[in-house]
Amino acid sequence: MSPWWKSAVVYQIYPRSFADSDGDGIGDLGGILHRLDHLAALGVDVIWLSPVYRSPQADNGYDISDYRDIDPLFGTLADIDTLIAEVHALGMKLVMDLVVNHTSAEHPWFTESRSSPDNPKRDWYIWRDARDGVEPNNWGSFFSGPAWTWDPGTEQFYLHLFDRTQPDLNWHNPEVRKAVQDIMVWWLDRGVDGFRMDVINFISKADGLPDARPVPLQRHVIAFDGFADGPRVHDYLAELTRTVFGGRDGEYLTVGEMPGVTTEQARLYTDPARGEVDMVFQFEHMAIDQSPTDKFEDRGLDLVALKATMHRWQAALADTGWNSLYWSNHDQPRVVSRFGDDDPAYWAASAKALATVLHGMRGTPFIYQGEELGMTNHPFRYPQDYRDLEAVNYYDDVLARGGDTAQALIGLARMSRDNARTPIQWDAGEHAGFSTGEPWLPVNPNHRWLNAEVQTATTDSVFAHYRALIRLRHELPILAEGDFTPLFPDDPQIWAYTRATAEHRLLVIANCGRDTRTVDIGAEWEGAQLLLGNLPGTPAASASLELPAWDARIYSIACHAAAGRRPA
Ligand code: ISL
Repeated sequence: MSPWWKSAVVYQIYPRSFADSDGDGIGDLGGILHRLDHLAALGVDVIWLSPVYRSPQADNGYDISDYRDIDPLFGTLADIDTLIAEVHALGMKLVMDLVVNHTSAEHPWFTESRSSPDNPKRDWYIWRDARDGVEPNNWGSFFSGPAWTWDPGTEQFYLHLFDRTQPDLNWHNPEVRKAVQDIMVWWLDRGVDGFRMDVINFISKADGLPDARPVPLQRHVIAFDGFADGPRVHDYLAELTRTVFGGRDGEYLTVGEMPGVTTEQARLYTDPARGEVDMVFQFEHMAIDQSPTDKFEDRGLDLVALKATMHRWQAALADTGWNSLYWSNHDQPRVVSRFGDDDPAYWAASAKALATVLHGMRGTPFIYQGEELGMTNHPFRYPQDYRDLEAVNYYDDVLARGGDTAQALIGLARMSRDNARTPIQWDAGEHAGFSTGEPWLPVNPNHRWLNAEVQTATTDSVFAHYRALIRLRHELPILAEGDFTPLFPDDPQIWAYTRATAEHRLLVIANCGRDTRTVDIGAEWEGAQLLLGNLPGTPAASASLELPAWDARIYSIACHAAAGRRPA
C-alpha cells in the first residue's frame, strides 16, 4: 500500500509572520491556534512548523539554544501541546523543523565546547588550527564572509556554514548523533508526526576538509563539494531512522532539506529500501534565475530551463524515491512575483496557473503560508528595510568591497528572504489583522485588496483554486501515482504534461505569459472533461486550444480501451 504522504499536501507555517496573539508584533503559537480553521478550510493534511524552539533568533529560530523548550516569543511547552492536540483533532498532522547541522552559539553544548580545548564537548563541534595565520580552508559562509570564526580564548577556528552564531556540529562524534536521536524521540513522545530536517545533507563533511575549487574574485567559496552529500551522510541518516522510529517510520513523515543535492543522490536518500528519508526538498529549480556565484544577481527567468529541471526530477524519481514539490518557502521570494506576473491584471490568473502546473505533478506538494492567497513580494527600497541577516550581511559586504550598492538593492528587492516573511494578510484592517501591535516586518500595502477575508468569501479566488487542487489530489489516485510525460518541452510559454495510469489520463496545460497562444494538443483529447480551469467559461477540450494570458487547465479522460483490456 502507498504511504499516506503520497497523497498528502503540506502547509508550511513561519510562526514569526503567521498570526500574533499577544500584540508584540511577532507571530506566536496562540496566533496559529486561533487561525487553524483557515488551514482546515484549505484542506491541507500536514503542517510543517518552522522552528519555535528557544533561540537567540539571530536567524529567526534556525539557531537553536534549547531543543526541548519553546522560545518565550512564541509561547510555552503547554502551548505546543495544545497545538498538537488541536491539529490532530482537526485531522491534520504536525511536523517539526529539526535544525541539527548546527546549533546556536548560545547552546550550552557550544558554550562548553569553546570553554577549553580539553572540555568533553570540544569535539562536538568542528575546531581547527589556523593555516598560515588565517582560516583552515577557503570555505565561505552562506551568509557572506568565511565559514570559520576565530575563538581567541582557545586559539582555534570553529566551522559555521551559516552565520558565525550557528556553529556546525561534528556528526562524526557518536555522542552528537545520540544527542540528536534523543531530541527526536522526545518530540515524538510529545506527539509530533515527523520532521523537516534542515540542511541535512550537510552533516558529513569531506575528510580532511579540503579547499573548495577556487572561484575567480572570491576569497571564500560556498564549498558544496566539501560538505554536501558527504562520505557518511547516508549512514548517519539510516542510523537516525533506525534508532528513532524503530520500524514505525511509515507512520511519520521525514523531509530532508538538501541544497545542492543531485538527482542520483536524491534517489539514494529516498529509496524506501534504504530507510533514510521519505522525500527531499531540492533547490535546482530555485537556482534557475540566479547567478551561480551570487544569488542576488538576477539572470531572468528561462521557462524552458525551469520546465526542464522540474521534468528531470520527475523522471529521476519515477521508479525509486519521491519528490517534494514547491514554489516557495521562507528562504525564497514570493513565486507570483518571481515566476508569475504580479501586475494586478494578471496576478490572480498567474498565481493559479503556477499552482496548477506544480500540483499536477508527481510528488508531495508544499504550500508556503500566504502562497494560497497569491501574496506578492514587498516593495522594499532601502538597506534599512531588511531584517534578514543574509540580506543585511550581503549589503554590508557589497558596501565594504566598494561594489555596486544600487545593483545590490535591486537584487535584494527581487530575491531577499524578507519577501516571504512579511505578515500574513488576514484582512484589510490595520496591520492586516496579523497583530494589534506594530509588526516586526511591515505588512504589504496591498493587503487592502489582497487578503484572506476577501478570498475565503469569493468562489474564484486564488485560495479557492488551491483548495480545489488539494481536493483533486485527495480524490484522484492518478495525481499521486500516475506516470508523467512532458509535452512541448521547448515552448518558451506553454507548460504542459500528461499524467497516466492504465485507466485514466490527465492533461495539465498552462499559458505562462501574456500573449494568447493556440496549441494543438491532438484529437485524442477532443471532448475531454474539464476538471479545473483558472478563467471563467473554460470549455471542454478540443484538438486545438486557444489559451489567453495565464490560462491553466486540467483535462481528464477515462481510458475505456485500457480498462477493457483488464482481465475479467
Ligand atoms: O536562503 C539561502 C541562502 O541563500 C539558502 O541557501 C538556505 O540557506 C538554504 O536553503 C538552507 O536553509 C535552511 O538553513 C538555514 C536557514 O537560514 C534557512 O532559513 C533554512 O531554511 C540555516 O539553518
